[in-house]
Amino acid sequence: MVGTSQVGKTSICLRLKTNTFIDSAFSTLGTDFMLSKLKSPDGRVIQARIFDTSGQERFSRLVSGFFHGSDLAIFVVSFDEIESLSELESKVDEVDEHCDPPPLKFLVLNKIDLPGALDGSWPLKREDVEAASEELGFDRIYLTSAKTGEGISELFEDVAKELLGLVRMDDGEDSEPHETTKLVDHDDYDDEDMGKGCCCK
Ligand SMILES: Nc1nc2c(ncn2[C@@H]2O[C@H](COP(=O)(O)OP(=O)(O)OP(=O)(O)O)[C@@H](O)[C@H]2O)c(=O)[nH]1
Ligand SMILES: [Mg+2]
Repeated sequence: MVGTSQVGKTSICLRLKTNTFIDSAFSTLGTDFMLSKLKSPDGRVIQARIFDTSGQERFSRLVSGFFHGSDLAIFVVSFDEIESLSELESKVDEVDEHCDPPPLKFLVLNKIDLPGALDGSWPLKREDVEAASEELGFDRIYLTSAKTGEGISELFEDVAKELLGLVRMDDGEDSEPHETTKLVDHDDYDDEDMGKGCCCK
């Protein structure tokens, strides 16, 4: 999970993990780590290591160390944090600089519950996010609200789908399973376990 401070990265993780929302003023110190079993739309399950990084500038060097080896990076911007979009390109560059090969990339526009958010009443406009998304080569934008839960399941289902694609690619006879992703036997999967675990490694 990557993005400037206060865009809602931790809140998205919390929604995934416990299906709750806490309006907390606590900023992440450095990076938090979670293991999460994610279910793809076709029912297959993958265990992901998810790193919830701090958006605070003072942790940037520390945080970038966690980008290394990531299979997928989730970039988060939000309507009430205008610099979250202006800094998106440098965040993308930073992640690519630390990952070889570069990870898959998802773009999330969070806090769609804010009144008037989708009508352009906030500093950050949806059209500007769409333009940046196209420019930076993202396939699509996930619209989410950690507060209401809207869009969160869809986001992580697609994450699971993409990560499963990576596992399949590494599944040749001579190749080892991908170091950072692991298929989980469906029988071992417990729905309550969904999301015990946020950048996916
Ligand atoms: N209305 C609304 N508020 C949200 C949402 N997501 C997060 N917030 C609030 O936004 C603030 C920041 O949320 P965090 O999840 O801590 O943000 P963060 O990106 O993890 O911030 P850092 O850890 O500092 O990088 C908190 O007050 C949250 O309650 C959302 O979807 N809607
Ligand atoms: Mg946080």
